Amino acid sequence: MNWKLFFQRDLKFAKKLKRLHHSNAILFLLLSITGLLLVSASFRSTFPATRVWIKYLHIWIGLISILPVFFYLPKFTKHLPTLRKRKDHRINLYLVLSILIILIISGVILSFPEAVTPVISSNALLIHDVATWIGIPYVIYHSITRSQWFKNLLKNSKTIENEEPIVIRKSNPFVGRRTFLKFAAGGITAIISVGLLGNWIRSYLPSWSDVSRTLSKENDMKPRPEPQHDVLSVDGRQGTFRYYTVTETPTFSNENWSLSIEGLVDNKMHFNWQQFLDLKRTAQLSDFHCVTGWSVYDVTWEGIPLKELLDSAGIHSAAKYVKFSSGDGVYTEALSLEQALADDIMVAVLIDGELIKQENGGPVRLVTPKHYAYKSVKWLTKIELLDHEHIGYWVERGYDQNALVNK
Ligand SMILES: Nc1nc2c(c(=O)[nH]1)N[C@H]1C(S)=C(S)[C@@H](COP(=O)(O)O)O[C@H]1N2
Ligand SMILES: [Mo]
Repeated sequence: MNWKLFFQRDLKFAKKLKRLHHSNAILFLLLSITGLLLVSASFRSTFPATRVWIKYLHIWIGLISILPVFFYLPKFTKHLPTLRKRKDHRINLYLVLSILIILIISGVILSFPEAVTPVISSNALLIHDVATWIGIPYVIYHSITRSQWFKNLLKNSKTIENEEPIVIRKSNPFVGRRTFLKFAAGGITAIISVGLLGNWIRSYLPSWSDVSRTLSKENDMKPRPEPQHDVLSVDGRQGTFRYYTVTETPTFSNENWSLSIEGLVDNKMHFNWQQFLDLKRTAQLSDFHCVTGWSVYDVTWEGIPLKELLDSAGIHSAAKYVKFSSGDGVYTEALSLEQALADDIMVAVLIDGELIKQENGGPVRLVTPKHYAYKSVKWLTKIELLDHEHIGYWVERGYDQNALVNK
């Protein structure tokens, strides 16, 4: 990297291109690092608050990374004659430009989830993911094969090959050193990428997450609830949950689980598992949208409508907000009383006819179909009526209080 380029004026054309190339490389590196931190589950749970400014950093660097592309495009016609002579440079340029443009467009869409429908953001997320997992390995490969170190290796091998008599080369059963080196570079890139790629592909394969589920600990609730309703979709839910938690995943049993309704109500309520299962449940079919772009469609949730629970507790006239707390001891969210009384807000016990899995927020989670899933508190244990607004976990970290899904 030639840092001086950044401080020089009146550069020749070739140097200007080089400077653009350097800027692009630095920005891509920063975006890869911040982007990988954003998708890393362990980072999400260890440094949840940091994740928010990393997100803004990623968005801002992403916006700045439009600049090199923007400055390059007018230079393209002048660059073209040189490019015509170098096929590998041409292929590289077209590939990198398309990947960058795809990343920039999908990235801009993902930065404004409230402005688009969930179908658009989930496609933008898929495209952003695919372009990342093609882009990062390619850029690693590109950096290896274009590095001075690698070029020196090639140069040495060239002189060796040239010295060899033709006869020997023809009968040589092994590939030439140049080809071998390129394959080796490709191989190293592949090994680095497969580790990263694997995690991403796994998030799309339900069977894989099933394996990890049987390995992980489970809630121990007795008895298991019998479904009171049929699953409302023919094929079950479509899509896969990406399990998120900002804490360790808590484990529950009949001993440590309870649900209470407190605050501005006439009679405070407290349910143990058996008492909670004795309540009459309804079922609803709804879609589940995370604000980061992924969705699960046609989920059948069975549980108790929040409105029924609140009505039986008796809502004080001073109550304006409902606060929901998780049994993880950290996560809270809130809805206005009006939002909370909507008929699709549910305290759910079953998903597609089965007890909600521990990682999925079971035994009991809040379901908020008109709102982004950060309102859908997992491991729900406390519902509180308040006369003042409560700022929940992600709202405190910059997300919108209403979290309305744009449908
Ligand atoms: N207790 C708790 N509830 C939570 C979260 C969390 O980290 N902890 N994450 C929220 C977010 S941002 C999303 S997208 C969904 C994810 O639900 P899932 O983990 O079942 O896929 O849970 C929501 N509820
Ligand atoms: Mo989310």
